[in-house]
Amino acid sequence: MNEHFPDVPTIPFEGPQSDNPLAFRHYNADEQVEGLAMKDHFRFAVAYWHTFRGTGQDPFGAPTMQRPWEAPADSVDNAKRRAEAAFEFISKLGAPFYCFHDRDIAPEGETLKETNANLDAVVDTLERLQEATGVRLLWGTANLFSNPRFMHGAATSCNAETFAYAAAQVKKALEATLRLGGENYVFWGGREGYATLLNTDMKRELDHLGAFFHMAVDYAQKIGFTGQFLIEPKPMEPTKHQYDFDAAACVAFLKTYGLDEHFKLNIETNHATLAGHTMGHELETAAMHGLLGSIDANRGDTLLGWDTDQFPTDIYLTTEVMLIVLKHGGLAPGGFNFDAKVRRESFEPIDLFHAHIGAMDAFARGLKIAAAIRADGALDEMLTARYSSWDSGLGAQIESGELGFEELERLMLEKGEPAANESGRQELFENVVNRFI
Ligand code: XUL
Ligand code: CO
Repeated sequence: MNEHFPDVPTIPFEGPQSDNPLAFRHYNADEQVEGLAMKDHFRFAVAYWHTFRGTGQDPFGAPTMQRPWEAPADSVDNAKRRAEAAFEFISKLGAPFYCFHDRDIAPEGETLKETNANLDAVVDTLERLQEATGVRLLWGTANLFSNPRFMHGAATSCNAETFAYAAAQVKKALEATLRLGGENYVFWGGREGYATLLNTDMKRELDHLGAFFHMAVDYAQKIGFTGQFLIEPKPMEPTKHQYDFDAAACVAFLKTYGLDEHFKLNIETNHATLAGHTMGHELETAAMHGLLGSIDANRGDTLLGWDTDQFPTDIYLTTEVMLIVLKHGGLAPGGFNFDAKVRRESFEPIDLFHAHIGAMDAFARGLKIAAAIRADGALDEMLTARYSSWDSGLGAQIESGELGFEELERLMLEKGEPAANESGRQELFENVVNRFI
């Protein structure tokens, strides 16, 4: 496989001193960190939609990307050639996984029947390429947002036949994911939301969404798909009010509809920031409910208010993410999917390598830094000390449920004032992290 990126070798690990732009300086797949190989900590995936379907088109300008393998008009043959290019790229990069939407990998036909046949034909090719390269499918999903039929939503549409079409589409996408050995299946609620309550029955729409997910769980059980289901929170874009606003809203939704046994969350950095949160906040919220499933790794731009889907290069961010992921015991069967696109101005195929190499290295550094912080232990000791009033005496009695308002009132009437507060030492906590960066 050396047809589409003939000038690029398999990307080697050369170490931090290397100035070779086509080498890893930190990501060393088999290097052990906390007893696990880096490749198993991350389970990196390439996002088919951005990397192989992104054109560089924006609301103000035409496509810019040079993709020599693309024919002027899409077809099943073109989709198969694109898949060859994709697998050459992913293998040379050394990412173990990829992710797709059904409509990324194969073109829509005139009818659902024709569309399904197109999908089957390309899935045959993907199956062969997976076998030839060893690249695996981290997750599949259905695109329930691009086609105009989904303008009012898919599972939350006011049009019952649109709901039925979405169900048929997810059924087929689940079958394709099962056939390709996908380890997860994702739902991002692209147009599951609304613009105005004047024309929206919110409760009815959410009931439909809950029912839709139960149908997916039932069908997965029927066909023997044992992968992990994931919901991906996002607060806005394309709709004004997205139902899956953030991790907290998704947790509440899953629990309300009795779905929390079957689903976890796929947390995306730029979605967290659009919701007014940090990535750390969203990861911790999901994890503390036992619902952290997978990560869509990217970043936004603090000066731009939309979903810029940039490749992550910020070492503070990757350190924060890895501290939380390590604390909660890792992500498998989830992984780190680069839901990120090269800038419109970075239009050459080689830019796809620069983007992914930089992001994998940024996460590898974050992992090494986080492991060093954990091995040192000072940060953890400071955190434990901050809560020490809860470890014995009064705090322990409150936590164990022995005391109520009356006992606590009696105690405070006696004491008059609680013990003096200690400094929060935020600056010192930040300095300890910086010691390792
Ligand atoms: C959209 C987004 C999607 C999902 C998959 O913002 O993140 O690409 O990850 O549908
Ligand atoms: Co995403």
